[in-house]
Amino acid sequence: MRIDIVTIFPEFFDVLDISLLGKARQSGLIDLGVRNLRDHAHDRHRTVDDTPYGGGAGMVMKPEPWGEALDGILRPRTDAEYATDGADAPTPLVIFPSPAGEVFTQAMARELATEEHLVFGCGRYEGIDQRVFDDTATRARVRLVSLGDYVLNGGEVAVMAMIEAIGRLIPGVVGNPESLVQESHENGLLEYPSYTKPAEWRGHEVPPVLLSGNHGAIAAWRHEQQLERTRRVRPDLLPPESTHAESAP
Ligand code: JDN
Repeated sequence: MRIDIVTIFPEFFDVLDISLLGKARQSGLIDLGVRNLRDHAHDRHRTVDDTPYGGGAGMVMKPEPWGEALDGILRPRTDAEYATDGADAPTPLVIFPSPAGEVFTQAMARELATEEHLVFGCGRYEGIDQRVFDDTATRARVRLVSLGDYVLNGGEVAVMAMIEAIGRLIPGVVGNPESLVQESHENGLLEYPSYTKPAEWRGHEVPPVLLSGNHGAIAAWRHEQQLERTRRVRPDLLPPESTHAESAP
């Protein structure tokens, strides 16, 4: 997968050199380009923001640097590329983190992990001039995406979270694909509690069923733990009617 990021803080993404995603880059599974929006501002102060039309607090990101930065990423294909890619090659998907966007979920991460080329545009200040979204939508697919119902100072941290969630779903990035299916949100429930050795620690014991060797009983206990936890802290994840303890039919 090709990933491009446009930001005024390229150093934020230095951490993508390390850990699982760093390895995925070294092995060529992820091809990452980080671009500084200010390279596309041509005044002496490399200005990327200005006051809002209509008044109001804060500053808005100017459209011209965004247009030029995205031109470099979404450049029209040459005739030769057109011939090799085929006319029906998928367009890049451009994602702008925004508190006004659709909420990012594990289902969206799975969908985005199948894309060939993702572009992330990190806004700052009060946001980006609306025409940047409108103009980008004339030559690529555009989605505004929110991590959740809280406000960050800019899109960078949201993009880091999205890249981590998406990157680990790309085949080959996580060594043991089995570890992807057992976790919170993958089956719509929260994860069951995990234990390792020692069997007793500071007076706390591991639930005996986990030491029983009875795989059916272990699976049933884990499922019950998932349901209990989900009912208690995230009833919104359960289908309606299943939020109460089961009753006899
Ligand atoms: O997802 B966020 O909370 C978010 C906040 C800002 C942003 C982009 C995303 N640009 C400016 C603030």
